[in-house]
Amino acid sequence: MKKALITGITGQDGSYLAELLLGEGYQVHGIVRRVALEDPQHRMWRIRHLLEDIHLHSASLESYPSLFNVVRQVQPAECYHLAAQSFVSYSFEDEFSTLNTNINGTHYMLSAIKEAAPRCRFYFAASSEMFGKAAEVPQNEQTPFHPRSSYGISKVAGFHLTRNYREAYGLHASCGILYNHESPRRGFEFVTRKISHQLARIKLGLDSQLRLGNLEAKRDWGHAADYVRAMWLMLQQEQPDDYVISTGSCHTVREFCDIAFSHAGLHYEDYVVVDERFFRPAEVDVLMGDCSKAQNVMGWNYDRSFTDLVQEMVDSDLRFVADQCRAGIGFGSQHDQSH
Ligand code: G4F
Repeated sequence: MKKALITGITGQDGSYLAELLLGEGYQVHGIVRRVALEDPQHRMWRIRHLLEDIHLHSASLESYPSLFNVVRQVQPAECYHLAAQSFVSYSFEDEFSTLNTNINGTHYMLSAIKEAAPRCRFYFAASSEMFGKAAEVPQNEQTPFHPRSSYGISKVAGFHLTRNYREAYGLHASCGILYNHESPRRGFEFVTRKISHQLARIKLGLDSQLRLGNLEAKRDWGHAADYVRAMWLMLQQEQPDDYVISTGSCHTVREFCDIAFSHAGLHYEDYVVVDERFFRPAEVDVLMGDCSKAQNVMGWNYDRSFTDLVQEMVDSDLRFVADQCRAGIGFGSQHDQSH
């Protein structure tokens, strides 16, 4: 049975990827932090339904020996490195930990694979944030990088590290340049989930406002369940390479609000308050990807509509908040809108 190792298995992408790999017949291993093992209720909600079927190992992105030991013990055929400090806003608050965790974590994983499992195929979760103040729209694999945050810088470094391990040591190492991808499992700090969750609280009478930053930012939003398939496809290719994964269209945060609130029978203008605290020191105004290479080389396609994605998230959060209310935990501040 083929073994796969996922860092960041407790996150949105990790959970969808684990499902996909189990469905493909893999033995799935995941790296989690010790705190997650100690608090599965709060930190493993996305993979609770998989816990019987997967193998979890405690290790930290900050500790090379801990990662090396897991790689040596598991001997994976494929490794998906998804773990990172992935919230762009937070990277302005703490550049140092973002750079340390993201760059060193990637470097440690690559080195551990090279030393302990050199035939393992490696996937690095790069990001459209690497394009930042993009020189062209849409962006493709040739577009120059101009990151606008330490998060973006850390991903550029990870991208170059991955490519260098491919070229210098012959590792089958690929980078997925993924654009924003969302789902009902998205973290509450990201704008889409912040909107769908707070809107559900408003609809159910628990709150009256949604405080947001830049409503004019444009993003190319896809569904995470489809994007993890692209990760898997990259490691099934004979040659390692780098691919843009995107929908090819973009929308503003304002449009997301409009569709979300309308779906719940509300008008976003009545509830959304623009709050300076949520603007970033350096914003990425527009990201939109050209995924022709992924389509032509790997046969990856995306055919969901933006509206369906928004509505799925809203419906899910309406159920989630209603369930919380029934359980008597909906009345406290589940989301203090501090992100
Ligand atoms: O949802 P966001 O926080 O995602 P962002 O910064 O685009 O990054 C996400 O996608 C990247 C891929 O391109 C990943 F690499 C990264 O890890 C992450 O998954 O913000 C989206 C946009 C931004 O322009 C932001 O300024 O929404 C704008 N925004 C407006 N008001 C807000 C808010 N973002 C957040 N999080 N909270 C707000 O209140």
